[in-house]
Amino acid sequence: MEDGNAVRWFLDRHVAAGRGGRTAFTDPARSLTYAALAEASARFAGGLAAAGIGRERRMAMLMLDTVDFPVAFWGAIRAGVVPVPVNTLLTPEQVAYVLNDSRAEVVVVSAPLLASLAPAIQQAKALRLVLVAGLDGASPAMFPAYATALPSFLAAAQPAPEPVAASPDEVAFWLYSSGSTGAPKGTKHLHGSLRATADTYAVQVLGIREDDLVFSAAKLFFAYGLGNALTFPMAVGAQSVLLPDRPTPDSVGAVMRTHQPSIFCGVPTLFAAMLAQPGLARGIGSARLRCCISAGEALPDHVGKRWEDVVGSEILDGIGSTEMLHIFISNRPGQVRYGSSGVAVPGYALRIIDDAGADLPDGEIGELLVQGPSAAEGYWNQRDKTRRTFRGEWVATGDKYLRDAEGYYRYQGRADDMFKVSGIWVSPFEVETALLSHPSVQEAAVVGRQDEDGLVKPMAFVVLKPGVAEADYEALKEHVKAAAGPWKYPRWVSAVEDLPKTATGKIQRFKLRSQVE
Ligand code: 3UK
Repeated sequence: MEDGNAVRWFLDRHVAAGRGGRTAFTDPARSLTYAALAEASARFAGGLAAAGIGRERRMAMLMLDTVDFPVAFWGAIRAGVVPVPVNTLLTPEQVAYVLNDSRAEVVVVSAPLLASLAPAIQQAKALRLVLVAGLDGASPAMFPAYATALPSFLAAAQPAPEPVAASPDEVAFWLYSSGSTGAPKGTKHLHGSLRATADTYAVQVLGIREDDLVFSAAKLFFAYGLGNALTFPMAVGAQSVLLPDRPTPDSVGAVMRTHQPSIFCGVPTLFAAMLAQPGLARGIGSARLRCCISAGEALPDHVGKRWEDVVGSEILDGIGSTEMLHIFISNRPGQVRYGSSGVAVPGYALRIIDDAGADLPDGEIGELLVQGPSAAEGYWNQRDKTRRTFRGEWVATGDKYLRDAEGYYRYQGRADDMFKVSGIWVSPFEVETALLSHPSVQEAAVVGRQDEDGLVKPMAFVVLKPGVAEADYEALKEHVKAAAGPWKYPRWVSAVEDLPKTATGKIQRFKLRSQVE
C-alpha cells in the first residue's frame, strides 16, 4: 500500500523529482529551498526521536510566520509526532489551557513571543522540551535555562532516514477551534485531509500552478493560512512568502511590492482597510497578481466590487471551517457573484436543513451541512460536541444559509450568538467576562454590530456599578484588549439601566442585536 504520510507527497516527492533546488518559503530574513526544507525537517524529526518524544505525542507551535514554521510542522509529521499550531494572539491563560488540554510534550516558540508566553509554558504539565525559533535579535543568553535554541537542536540532530509510515486516515495534526460555549476544542485532522484540500479547492478552484507565488495575510496557525501558504503551494512545487508581522495595509503593501506574488489571501476586514488607504495601487503593487481570495467571514459585496475596480483583480469569497480544514463553498474565477459564498467546491456535498432535519427548497434559510474528504476525525476528549457536529458523513457548520434561484449559496448568519471580527471568532461570553472583570462594570452583554463598511465588530452594553456615574470607555476598551485579546475589544460601548434577560437570568442577546441593526 502507498504510504500515506503527507510529508512524502508535499515535500519529499519534489526533491525526488529533481525540484529540490526550487525556493519553497521566503521570510524577511531567510529563504528555504525544497531540498533545504526536507533536510531541516528530517533533522527536526531525528531530534524529536532522540529526545524520546514518541509517535502520536503532541507538539504545540506558538510560532510567527517564518521559515521555521514549515520546518517544525513537517519535522513533527515526518516523525509521527502531532503538531498543534496555536493562535499567537491568545492570552497566556488560553495558551496554558491548550498546552495542558493537548498534553503537549514539546513546544516550539518564536523568540519574540517568549517573554509574554513564558508563564503559560511554565504551567504546561506534560512539557519535556522547549525549542526557541527565530533568534534574529534575541540572544540565547536571554533564554530561560529550560529552552533550547532551534538552530542548535537541528545542528545536533541526526536526520531521520525515512518518514514514519502512516495511513492516510491517521491523525496528522490538530487545530484548536473555539466554540460559543466552553473552552476551545482540539480538532483532529488526518494525513489524507491535507492532500484532499489541495486536490479540490487549490487545484480545481484556485488553479494553483508551479509558477505561482502565494502570499497569505492569514497566518499559518489558522486552517485558512495553513492551506493558503503551506500546503497549497507545496502541492504543486510553488512558492510562498511569509510575513511574521501583523498584516496591516502598509506591511501587506510592502510584501506585495517586494515579492510580486500572484495569489493574495486575505480576510474581509483587511480588504476593507486596504481600500480605505489613499492611493491603493493596481495589483496592490504586484504586477503578477492574478487572484485574491477571502474567507473567515462574509465579504461585503461593495468591498468586492470596489476592490475589482481599484486593484483590477477579483476576490474569490469562500467559506471554510476548522472542522473541514479549508474552503468547501467558493466563488470561481470569472464567475464571481459578490455577496454570495459561491457554489460547492468539487468533492464536497451540501445540504440546507430545517430544525427537524428536513431538506429545504431554494430560497429558504436553514442550517448548512457539508460532506467532504477533509472533514476532521472529531474533537479531542469531547464526545458530546463531536457527536453534535460530526453526524455520520455530514458535518454541521452552525451557519445559516440559503441557496438562491441561480444555485449560489448566501450566508445568513450564525445559528448561535458567535460572530467574527477579522475572520477570528469572538464569543460574546468571553468579551463580557473581560468587561465584568473591570471595577466599574456590573453587568455586560456583547453583540456583533456592522460598522460603516458593513464589517462586524463587537458592541458592548454595560450596566455600571452602583455609585459609578460615568466610566472611562477608552480605559474599558484597553482593559478588554488585555484580558481577552486585542481584536475582541468593543468598538462601541453603551451604558444602560438593565439588560434584557430570560426568567432564568440568561441575557437575551437577540433583543440587543435587533436594537443595533
Ligand atoms: C464563518 C464564513 C461567511 C462561518 C476557515 C477558510 O474561517 C475558517 O474557519 P473557522 O473555524 O470558522 C468557520 C466559520 O467562519 N465563515 C468562514 N468563511 C466565511 N462566513 N462567509 C465566509 N466566506 O461561520 C464558518 O462556520 O475559524 C476559513 C478556510 C479554513 C478555515 N478554517
